[in-house]
Amino acid sequence: MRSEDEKFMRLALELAKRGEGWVNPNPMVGAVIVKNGEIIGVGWHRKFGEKHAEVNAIEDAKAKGHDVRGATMYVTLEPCSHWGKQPPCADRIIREGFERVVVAMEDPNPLVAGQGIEKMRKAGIEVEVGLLEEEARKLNEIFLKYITTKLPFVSIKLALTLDGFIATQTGSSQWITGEKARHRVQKLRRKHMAIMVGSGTVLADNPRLNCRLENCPEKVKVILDRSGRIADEVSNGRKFRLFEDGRVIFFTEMPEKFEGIAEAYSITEPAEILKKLGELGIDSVLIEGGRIACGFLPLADKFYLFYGPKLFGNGIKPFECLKVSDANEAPLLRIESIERLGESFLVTAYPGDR
Ligand code: AOF
Ligand code: ZN
Repeated sequence: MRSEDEKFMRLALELAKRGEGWVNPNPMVGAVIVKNGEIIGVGWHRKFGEKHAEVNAIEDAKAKGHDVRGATMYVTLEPCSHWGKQPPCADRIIREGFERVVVAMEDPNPLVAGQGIEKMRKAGIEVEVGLLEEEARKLNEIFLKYITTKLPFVSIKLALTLDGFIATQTGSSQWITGEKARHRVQKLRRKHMAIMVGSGTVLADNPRLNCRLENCPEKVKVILDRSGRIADEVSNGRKFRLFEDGRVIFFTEMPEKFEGIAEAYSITEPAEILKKLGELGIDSVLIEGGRIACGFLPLADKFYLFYGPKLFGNGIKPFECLKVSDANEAPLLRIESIERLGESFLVTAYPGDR
């Protein structure tokens, strides 16, 4: 590694993030081209199915009148070696005459898995792998899980009072956290392809379940509605805001009630629901319904726990299905970060080692 490598790779990681929400179920990728210590081109993967980051960077350099022959490319994911919706980037890099390629991480996609690196090395390019690998793996944690398991990455998001309630006894929950925390939730929605809630939330709050950030694609809305209560209400003429945009998918014991209303599957078991979502090409799901969260607890990949400065004393708790009696047998979380968001705070955690 050379002294300036890290700086350029950090920039590539920053660029990659610009694709957040737009590239799923493909990875966010960024690329930076450097020649004689100077950045001559940058690129990132902008949208699913469109040009890869590497090609965008090469085109950027050329558009600015630069010759990439002999240059170094910094790229956050191993250049691909296969024909997908786009041609193989490794071949293009070889053809363009790059001298050196610095890669943050190998591509976990079984269609690539080291073959891009090998191809470039065989062609005489100096290839280094593993710079800022941890950051790169975190950036693409969704892609990593989905490409290797075909199951969506599952995040559980909850808004809790400081004493751990998600709603009062009567079901009132608007609002526990403040404006800044709710803006942060919009960013979480951008990161995930699908948002999941239970029918209770839909009936009580009539949410839109969309992403209202400026730069945000439509979301897939997944509703767990065992007895088809929403279909009943729709048949009675009630309008739900979640139907205003995006794809809506119901999981229910009563799929026939949804005929002519929405896409519905006769599945209610959490693991089976995730399997189906994976088959439908959905790489990530943000579970926002506190009441349904417990069933997905053993399947969760990440937790976003927002705490607002309130106390309810009694009310609805999110993980009552656990029923832990021995404190030493409780599931553990590994806290990754704590962010202050105005009067609220966000605890981001992963499942712990038990
Ligand atoms: C991307 N963007 O910048 C890079 C990717 O169907 P394709 O041709 O778009 O290929 C998708 C695969 O290509 C993806 O799963 C990953 O393994 C590899 N690299 N993909 O969408 C990119 N560099
Ligand atoms: Zn590629």
